[in-house]
Amino acid sequence: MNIIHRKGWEIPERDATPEHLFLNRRSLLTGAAAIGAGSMLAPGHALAQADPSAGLYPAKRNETYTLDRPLMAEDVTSRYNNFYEFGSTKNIYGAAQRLETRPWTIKIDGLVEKEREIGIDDLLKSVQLEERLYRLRCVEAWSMTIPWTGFSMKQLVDLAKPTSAARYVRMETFLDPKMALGQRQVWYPWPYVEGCTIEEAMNDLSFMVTGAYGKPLAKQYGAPLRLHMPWKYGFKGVKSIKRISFVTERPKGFWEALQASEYGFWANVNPEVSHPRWSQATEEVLGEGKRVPTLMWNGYGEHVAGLYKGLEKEKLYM
Ligand SMILES: Nc1nc2c(c(=O)[nH]1)N[C@H]1C(S)=C(S)[C@@H](COP(=O)(O)O)O[C@H]1N2
Ligand SMILES: [Mo]
Repeated sequence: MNIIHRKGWEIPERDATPEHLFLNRRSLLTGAAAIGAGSMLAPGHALAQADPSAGLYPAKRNETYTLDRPLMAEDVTSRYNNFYEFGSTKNIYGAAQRLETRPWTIKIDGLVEKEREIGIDDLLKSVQLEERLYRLRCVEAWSMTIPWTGFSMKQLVDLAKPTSAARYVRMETFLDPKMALGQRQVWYPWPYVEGCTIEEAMNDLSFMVTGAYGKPLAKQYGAPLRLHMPWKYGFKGVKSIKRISFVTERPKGFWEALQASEYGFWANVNPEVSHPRWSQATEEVLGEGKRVPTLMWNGYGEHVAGLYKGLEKEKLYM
C-alpha cells in the first residue's frame, strides 16, 4: 500500500502533460480542418473529424482527481480494450471502428417525471464537460490511467428527474448484431447491461464519459457515451449507452447474468477479496511491465466508502 503515500506521483503526471497538450492541440487543428480539408488528412484523423462534437474538446481539467502513477499514452489505452460486442480479445480496436455513433439517441425511461429520447449532441449541449484523470482497474487484475472527458452522472440524474420511487439506474448498450459481430455469439446475454444505486449515481466520482485525450471518445472506449466509476471493477463501466432506466429492482449486469458466482452487482475494488479464480491483491500496470499492490476502493475510499455503511452483509466486492 506504500504506493498511495509516494510523493513522486506528481512528477510522472506532470511529465505526461506535454504529450497530452500536444494531443489536445492536434485535435483542435483537425477539428478546424474538418470544415474544408478532410480529404487531405490520414484516415485516422478523418474518423475523428467526422464527429460533430469535436469542437467541445478539450474541456477544462478538474484538478480534484489526481493520479498516484503516470498518465498513460493514448496508444497504450486505446489498443487494449474489453468490448465484447466486437470480439472477446483485447485487440478489438480495429473491429470497433464498425460502430456507428451518429445518429445516436439515448432513451431515458422508467420512473422519471417524463420519459424522453435525447440525441447525443443535444445531451452534450445540456451538460458541463470536464476532464478527469482516473484509474481503471479491470477485474482481470490489470489497470490503466486515462484522461477522460465527460460530465458527472449527477447531471444526468438531474436531467432525467427520477421520481422518489426510483432506487437504481439501469444502463444498456446498443443491440445490433449486423454492426457488432460479437453480438452474434448467442450464448452471451446481449445487450450489455450495468447498473448502480441512485446514491452511487449521485456520487461526485461517477462519470459519464464522452471523450478521452482531449477529443471525442474513440469507438473502442465505448463512444459516444460510457460510464466510469473508478472505485469499481472496470466491467461496471458500460459502453455505448443507448438506454438509461430508473427502476425499483436491482438490475442484473451482463457478467452477473453470465456467471453470478464470479461477478456481482457491487463490484467494488478490494485487494483482500479474491476472485474465485485469481487473487485481486496486485495488478499489472498496462504498458509498464510491472505489478503494483491494488488499493482498497481502487484508492478512492475517501469519496465512496461512506456509501456502503449499513450494507456490510452484501457482497460488496464481487
Ligand atoms: N458494452 C460493453 N461495455 C463494457 C465492456 C464490454 O465488453 N461491452 N467491457 C467492460 C470491461 S470488462 C472493462 S475492463 C471496461 C474496459 O474499458 P476500456 O476498454 O475503455 O479500457 O469496459 C467495460 N464496459
Ligand atoms: Mo474488465
